[in-house]
Parts: sequence; C-alpha cells; structure tokens
Amino acid sequence: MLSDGCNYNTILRNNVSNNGQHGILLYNDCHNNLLLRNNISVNDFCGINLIKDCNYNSISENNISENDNGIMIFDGCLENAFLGNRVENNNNSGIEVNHFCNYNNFSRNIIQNSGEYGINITSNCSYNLVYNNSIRRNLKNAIDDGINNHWNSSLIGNYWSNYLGIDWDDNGIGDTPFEIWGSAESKDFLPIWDDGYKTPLFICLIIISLITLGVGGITIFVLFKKRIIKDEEITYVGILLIILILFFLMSII
Ligand SMILES: [Ca+2]
Ligand SMILES: [Ca+2]
Repeated sequence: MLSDGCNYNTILRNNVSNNGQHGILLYNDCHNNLLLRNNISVNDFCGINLIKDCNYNSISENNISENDNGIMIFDGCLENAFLGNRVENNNNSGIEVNHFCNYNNFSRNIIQNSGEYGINITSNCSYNLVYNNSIRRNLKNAIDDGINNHWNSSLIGNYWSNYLGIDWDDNGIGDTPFEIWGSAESKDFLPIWDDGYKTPLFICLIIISLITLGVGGITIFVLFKKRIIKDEEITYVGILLIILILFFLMSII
C-alpha cells in the first residue's frame, strides 16, 4: 500500500496474493508511480486499487486474476494509464472506473472471463479512453453509465467477443459500430474484427455458383429435350444439382 503523497515509486515483479482486501492499493494523492509486471491474484476486494486523487500513475503488464475485482479506480483519480495488463477470471468486474475518475487511458489490455463486467464505467466518470483492448467472454463485456467516454481512438477500437458485424472491405475493422451497454449509449465506432470472409473470394464463389447453376440448368433442359431424362425425373435431377452446388460452396467456405 502506498498512501498520502507517495510519488515516483516503482513496484516491480512482485507476487501479491491471498490478501484480505487489496492486492496493491494507492490511496490519497499518490502520483507518478509505476506498477509493472506484478502477479496479483486471489485478493478479496481488488487486485489493484487506486483511491482518492491518485493521478498520472502507470499500471503496465501486470497479471491480475481471480480477485473479487481486477482493477478499480475510485474517487477523483485522473490521467492514469493502464497498458498491456492481463485481467482475467475476476469474480465481479475486470476493470471498474468509479466516482469522478476522468481522463484515464486503457489500452492493449486483455480483459476476459469476468464474473460480471469486463469494463464498468459508472456515472460521473468522463473522458476515459478505452481502445485497442481485447475484451472477451465476460458475462457482460462492458457498461458505460458515464458521459463522454471514448471506446475507440481515431484509428482503432477494441476487440469484442460478442461483436457480430461484417467487414465487407476487409480492413480489419467491423463496418458497423459495437454498441456499449449502459445509459451513456456509447459506441465503439472502430471495432477490431475479421469476419472470416474475404470479399473477392466471396464474389468469386457467387459467380461460380451462378455459372454452375446456369450450365446445370441448360444441361438438364437439353437432356430433357433429347428424352434422356424423363418428365418425372426432372425435379430429382434439379434438386440433386442444387445439393451438389451447396456441398461445393460449404466445402470451400
Ligand atoms: Ca471494414
Ligand atoms: Ca471480410
């Protein structure tokens, strides 16, 4: 625990586990500290907790797992950077931003398998920036009840495991925004997404299937005219043709 005006400290490569309340706590006016590459697990309340006016701290590349909450910042904590942390299997929230915490930056974090929210931004929190994170398989991936929080930079948003859009132009960004749950009605306008389909291949498949269908149809017609297949067989041959085309498409896709 750092408290009451502890500045410019580095907490590096510690194993912090099985504590009653907090793994690492910064409390009251702690600024410019670096928390780097610590393993923080199985703490009752919170893995990393910043409370009351703790600003400009850097929390990077920590493993934070199986706590009640992964990271929580509370009460006027500003301009902290949370970069490249792995936050997983926490009972409640992976990351919670609460009570007038503004201008914090969350990037390159993996936030997964939280029992409640991946990221929870509560009311009265503004101008926090969440981008280029992988947010996946949390009970609810994110909620934003604040004002003017941003879920993408000008270049990129986040990966969301429950995004279901299409990337028609194959630029790695989903073509429709990901809607964040909560009263803010925030959106990630640039969700990271590969829909698994390359558009040129998709168009080729449609053209091939149309050609196959056309050629097949003409062949049936010619066979029918030459009485090689009979009136009552024609439907079966048509259905067989369509099934073959479907199998062909499915095997390629
Ligand atoms: Ca796109
Ligand atoms: Ca695509």
